[in-house]
Amino acid sequence: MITFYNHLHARHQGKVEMFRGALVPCFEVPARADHVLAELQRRKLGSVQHPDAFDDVALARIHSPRYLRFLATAWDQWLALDSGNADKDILPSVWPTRTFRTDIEPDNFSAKVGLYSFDAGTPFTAGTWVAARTGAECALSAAQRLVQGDRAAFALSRPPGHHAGADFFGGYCFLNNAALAAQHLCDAGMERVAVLDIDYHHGNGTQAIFYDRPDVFFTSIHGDPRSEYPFFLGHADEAGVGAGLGTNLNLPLPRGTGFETWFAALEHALRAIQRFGAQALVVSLGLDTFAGDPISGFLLQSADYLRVGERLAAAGLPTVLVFEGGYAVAEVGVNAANVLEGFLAR
Ligand code: OKP
Ligand code: ZN
Repeated sequence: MITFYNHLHARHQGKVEMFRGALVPCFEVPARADHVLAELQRRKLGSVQHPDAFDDVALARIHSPRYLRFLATAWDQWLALDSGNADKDILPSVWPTRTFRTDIEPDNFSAKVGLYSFDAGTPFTAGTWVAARTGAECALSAAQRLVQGDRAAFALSRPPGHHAGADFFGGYCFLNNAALAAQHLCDAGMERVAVLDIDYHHGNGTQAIFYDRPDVFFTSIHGDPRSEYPFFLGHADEAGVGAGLGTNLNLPLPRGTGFETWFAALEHALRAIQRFGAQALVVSLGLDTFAGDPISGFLLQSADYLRVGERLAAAGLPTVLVFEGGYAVAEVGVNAANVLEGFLAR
């Protein structure tokens, strides 16, 4: 399968994130994508290309105009505050929670950053916009391959995307790559598209984007939000709303869940996708379900990812794989490549 590789991913390189009252080194590092690329090339799992160019109209199918304007200008606004800011990352520190207004964009820069974000773990750096935008182009290019008749394509990019909403960043995510891919498939004429999120963390952004949509089915297997990030969405009773009622399926599992139980949930999710009648599948491919992941709690082993790939392929749908999380840096390449190898073996 073809891989669209974000050759500019390393331009996004956060220094620190807020964790338990301290600024700690970022987990979401450039080496993650480097290891995946190296392993794909070592095993010859298909050609690797730079993404095609897409204009802002494609991004605006998912993201709000004022949010996109903010992302595109945030770094310049940050430098305008103080030229000494060049060697510091932007980190949010104030948010409009319940009872506050979000319809008025404040003039104050810190307030703007808070309006468009939901955590203090997601630094915005000098190269964040170009990296995120090029990553979105990887997802759109991969989706376009399906439109042209390819069976599968892989968007290999960072920063990840599934926590980003229509108008907010957080959870290391800025543009929702999986949602952009799914929307591109809809816009190309597909009437029913499924997004399957197998990252350890619930894809709150993707869910929210499609929550009222009858044409996009979202299903996710993830750590129970009562104890796991992103905490405030991802419960089993979230089924969609309005015309989208019945097109959202969350399968939260407790921290400590091993492969057998996890795989049964995958089976459940794929059967629901089949019942929905999806014509194409977008997979938010997080590898942070791995037992060795430093910030997650499932117990999958490297060999299990071969079976994951095989099972995804057995769904028989044109499939876009979108790289999301996976923070066991030394193993993430092998684990991602195992999914592709398993998929290609079917
Ligand atoms: C992004 B993705 C770690 C706290 C967790 C946010 C996790 C975002 C995961 N000290 N911070 O879904 O892999
Ligand atoms: Zn994750």
